[in-house]
Amino acid sequence: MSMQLPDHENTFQHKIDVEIKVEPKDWMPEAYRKTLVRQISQHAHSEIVGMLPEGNWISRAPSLKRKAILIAKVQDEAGHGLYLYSACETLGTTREETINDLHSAKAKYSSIFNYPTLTWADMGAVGWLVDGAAILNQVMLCRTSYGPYARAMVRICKEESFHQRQGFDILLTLSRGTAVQKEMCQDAINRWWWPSLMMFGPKDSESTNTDQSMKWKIKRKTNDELRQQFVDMCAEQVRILNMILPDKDLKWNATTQHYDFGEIEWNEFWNVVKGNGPCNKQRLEARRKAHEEGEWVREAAAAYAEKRKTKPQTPKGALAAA
Ligand code: FAQ
Repeated sequence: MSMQLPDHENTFQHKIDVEIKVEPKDWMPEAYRKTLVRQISQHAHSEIVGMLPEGNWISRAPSLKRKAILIAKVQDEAGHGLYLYSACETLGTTREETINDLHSAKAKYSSIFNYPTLTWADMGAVGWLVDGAAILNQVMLCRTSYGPYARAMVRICKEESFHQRQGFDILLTLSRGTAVQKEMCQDAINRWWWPSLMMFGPKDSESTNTDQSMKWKIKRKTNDELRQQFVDMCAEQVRILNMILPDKDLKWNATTQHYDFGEIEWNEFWNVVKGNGPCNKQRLEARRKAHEEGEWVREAAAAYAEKRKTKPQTPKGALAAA
């Protein structure tokens, strides 16, 4: 016997089925709201924590041009975090609650940002692989069913494709350099490849949220579909770099028309997700410290907003006319 959904849930599902976006004031099932708050806040935290591994190299970029590009990229990520925190607020959670959940380690963020950035080549590998994985995931999220999330994604994707290209460009330069530079390039690819595959989440068979999120069109592709798309893309792009992906099982499968690839170390993934990766503690410490040190900025902004509420506003154009 199939479960009968209450009328408003049927109407909601119908709206999703016919591709009408859900907007903040629309009725939505509590579980839909909860899933979105979970996913969007994790996504926002990932952008903000994701600034740390790259921020580590701003002062050591090898040229003024590389430094300017890296600063712009890290700044973009702060912006992405802010759009996403705002999208989350439209669902009725406060920014404070969301950020407290990150600082108390209650909320997750992407496993990938718990790995260290050891050499300049890591800036290339992060751009090519990590941003590359992020884009594939985010392109599908441009069509997610919740309006504010989908619209934030459109802008984020435009910026993200610049991020991926700058990473590939760093690796391409190194791959055409000295023997030591080539070695750095391969070493960074070796260290970032498997953690990048883990970014897509557990296998579909182990994924607790995928089925429902696909029905609600929050997700438009499953973890395994996106991971396969990523492998197929990178297996071709790595040839341009004259490098290899560190997987002896990687090979083209003429029957499936996809690349086969080796088994992911799922123990490592869950260990990192549970807070025991190489940099988890360091990342949370850095975020907590930044929040504490930013207290005076938040106080000043709140005091200024309060002052503007009570003080009569100067009419528009008055200053220009004076
Ligand atoms: N790390 O049932 P599923 C970026 C958790 S942005 C940690 O499959 P779901 C930009 C998952 O939360 C990167 N935890 O979950 C950038 C769930 O736990 P929960 C972030 C993970 O949500 C680049 C449990 O495992 N992108 O990189 C991970 O349906 C460079 C079961 O998993 C997004 O957040 C993981 N990798 O699918 C910035 C995109 N994977 O919450 C700076 C939006 C899974 O039930 C530098 N998010 N878990 O306790 C999504 O598309 C989805 O949330 C997935 C996971 C696909 C990540």
